[in-house]
Amino acid sequence: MALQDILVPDIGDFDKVEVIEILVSEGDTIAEEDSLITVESDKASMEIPSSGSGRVVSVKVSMGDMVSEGSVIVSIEPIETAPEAEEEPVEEATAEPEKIAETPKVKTAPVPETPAKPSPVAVVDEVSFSKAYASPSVRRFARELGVDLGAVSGSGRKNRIVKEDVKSFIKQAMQSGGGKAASGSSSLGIAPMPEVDFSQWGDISEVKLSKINKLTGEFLHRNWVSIPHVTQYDEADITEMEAFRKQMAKEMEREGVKITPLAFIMKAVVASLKAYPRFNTSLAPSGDTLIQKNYYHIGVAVDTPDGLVVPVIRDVDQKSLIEISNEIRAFAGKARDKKLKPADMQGGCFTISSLGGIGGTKFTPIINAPEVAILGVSRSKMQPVWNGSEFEPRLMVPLSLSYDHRVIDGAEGARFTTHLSKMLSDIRRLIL
Ligand code: CAO
Repeated sequence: MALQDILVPDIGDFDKVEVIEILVSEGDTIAEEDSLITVESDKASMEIPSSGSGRVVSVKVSMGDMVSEGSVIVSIEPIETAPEAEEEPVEEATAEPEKIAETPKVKTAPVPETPAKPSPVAVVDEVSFSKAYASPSVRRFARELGVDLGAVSGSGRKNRIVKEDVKSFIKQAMQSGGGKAASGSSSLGIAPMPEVDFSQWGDISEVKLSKINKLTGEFLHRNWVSIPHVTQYDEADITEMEAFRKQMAKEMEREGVKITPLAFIMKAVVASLKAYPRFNTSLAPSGDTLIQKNYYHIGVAVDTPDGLVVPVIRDVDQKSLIEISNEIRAFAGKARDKKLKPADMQGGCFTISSLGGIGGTKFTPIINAPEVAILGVSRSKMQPVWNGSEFEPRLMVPLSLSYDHRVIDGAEGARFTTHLSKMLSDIRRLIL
């Protein structure tokens, strides 16, 4: 059949306008009035519709071309329309509601007997799909991949959905485990660990993992692979803080009270959460909003012979250093005696993992989801610090803040640790 050229129609006063978007490709089937290209003058942009229907054999324009009335846009092979009487009866239009499927009435694709498999990306809402602003080729592309166009945001002119938007939508869905949710999950396509017989190289024995080990392992693994972690390292000068704590310790010894450095760190963390509230949020399961918490419950990682547990100290902002120290001690005791209740470990906003009593210089703590950040504290050390004219011995504590990069930007991470460090270096600020 003879090819038909589709030309730029009379577009009013416009002469020589630039092609800024090509909405069809070779092989596409187009219907009359389907948009073919978008052109832009210095006054406006407009889409040029097709004056015919058929299969696109070649696209005659390129991006940036200047076109006027009569310029050829595409060559199409018209599709012969069969007489109405010869049409095969179609019981119900169960699929392909978009325009492109309605127009050529020659051969109707057989309707599948079994319902289509649900898409791995999202369940398609046909109404929003048909209303989505996209070209026929993008519609077909989305249809082939099972993408619900109604859920895709358009980055083209006038928010038109382009092929790249569909691709990014799929990429995002795959990264978050197949759905739109931001919670993340499995299906990462990671090869399983090989099973290895270590006895071939020497004597071995098996050690059973505790229930806590197994649960913590699963939880940490999920958080590590599904949350984009960034760890910001910093240090704080705690010379004055430790001098004060030791002085208080002497005074309080008689009453059996011991203030731990962790209590000061908790107070400083709360002050930093108040200054940078984004650290006191959780991502909503939809991935579209953050849930801001206006309370300050802080989890403390406690090392027990059976594994790691994280009791939560509530309303740290409303408690004194002595109250906090007593609670840490009580919880650590309960944890080691296996007396913690599930409720004792729920509702945390932010976690602190202190290895300061043990050693180490810095480490990367894993975020305790659904929280969005965690602070690792390592062992403080006397260090020579330049004060502008000489080196002074100062007690410096290393801080390692891991945060969820979907929620917190790097600059905010650095601001948080800088603030925290300032609070710890001058504890008078904690009472402001
Ligand atoms: N630098 C130097 N010394 C520190 C310190 C620091 N950052 N933090 C605490 N210390 C000192 C304490 O002052 C104490 O010394 P004194 O008895 O002379 O005063 C000593 O270390 C022991 O402290 P502690 O660890 O018993 O008490 P704490 O309040 O600091 O911590 C708790 C309590 C429950 C956090 C801790 O016992 C614990 O379990 N830590 C391990 C947490 C963990 O495993 N995290 C890893 C999670 S990721 O796998």
